Amino acid sequence: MAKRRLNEHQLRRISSQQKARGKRTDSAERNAGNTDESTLGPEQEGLIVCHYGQQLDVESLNPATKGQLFRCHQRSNLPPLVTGDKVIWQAESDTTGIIVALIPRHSAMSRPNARGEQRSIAANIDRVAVVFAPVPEPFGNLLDRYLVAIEHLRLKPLLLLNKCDLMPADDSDNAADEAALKVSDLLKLYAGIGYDTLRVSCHQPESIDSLRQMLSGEIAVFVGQSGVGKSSLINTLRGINDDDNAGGAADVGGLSKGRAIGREKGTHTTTATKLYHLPGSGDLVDSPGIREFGLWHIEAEQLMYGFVEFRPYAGQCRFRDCRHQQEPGCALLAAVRKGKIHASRLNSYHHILQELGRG
Ligand SMILES: Nc1nc2c(ncn2[C@@H]2O[C@H](COP(=O)(O)OP(=O)(O)OP(=O)(O)O)[C@@H](O)[C@H]2O)c(=O)[nH]1
Ligand SMILES: [Mg+2]
Ligand SMILES: [Zn+2]
Repeated sequence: MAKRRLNEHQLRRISSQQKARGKRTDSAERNAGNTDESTLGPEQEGLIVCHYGQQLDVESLNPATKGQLFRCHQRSNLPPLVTGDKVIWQAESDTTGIIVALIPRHSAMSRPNARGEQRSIAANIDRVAVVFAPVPEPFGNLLDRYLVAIEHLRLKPLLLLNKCDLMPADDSDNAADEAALKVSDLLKLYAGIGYDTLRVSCHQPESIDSLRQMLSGEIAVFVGQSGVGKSSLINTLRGINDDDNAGGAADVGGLSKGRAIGREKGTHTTTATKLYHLPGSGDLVDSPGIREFGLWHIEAEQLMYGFVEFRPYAGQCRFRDCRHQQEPGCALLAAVRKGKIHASRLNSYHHILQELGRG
């Protein structure tokens, strides 16, 4: 999807529609002397690879300048643009440009701002990798909470168990490390439901190769609790060292070193949402906003949809208002008894429902 290209006709149509809509604001901008139309280059496709505040870095997708970065501002008629957006833009100089149209998104991750309005944090994401590890131990029903949110955004999840170097090679005959056993059971549980799962370690290159393969051709984001190794994985996937400041390494250990990004010295990684190209194919988007991504827009009524293996039982209980607790004729409880649904997932559903205020 990320690789979907638009033909010339589609590009022109998107651009002219959005231009027409923005005509009034455009002329206001011109009057204010913000843009000199005559010096702008031709319209071309680009990809936003970094946004922080008003600042947008567009990577050219035009064969002549492919891969070059242009610091851009956007026409004021456009919605707030974010990393991952495909856009139509025009060069103003060798290093700057103006974005004139947004190519429709196929997905958007958002979160509420201080006033409760949904704000986009990244666009055109295909895959959300939920990272967990034997240490720190996964807490509560965090993984299920992520999965519910991912299902609602209709994105593809991946359950990614990191730090496998800390786990016994064969857990079946080694009960010494309880936490390790617990995480591998979790991985089996999700694999059984039908989710993509993978065991990796930043210290085992072959495991990183299979991760790279799984992410090829996609735009992915990593979520998961602090310390599970998201930044380490991103650096390892990109083939750079954790302390490679010049290479733009993601901060490992949760400490922002306040390093420079691109041309803007002193801009902290903590506020930027950035897209990294992986060697081979595939892209990763990383930002603090995404890491905090949660169940903001989910209504209690929609919660069951987020538990994929519950869906066949929706509406199958004897009572329409069944709470799936101990009611006779409850289809979910029957499915648990038959081993079709894992009891821990139904527990998780009840916990989350309670947190949403309906339990
Ligand atoms: N043993 C082992 N340690 C790892 C692995 N991956 C990461 N770590 C270590 O785990 C710690 C936390 O890693 P980070 O990459 O900073 O974790 P994070 O998920 O980005 O954490 P936040 O940025 O706080 O959300 C660091 O000390 C890493 O060196 C791994 O595969 N094996
Ligand atoms: Mg990190
Ligand atoms: Zn029921």
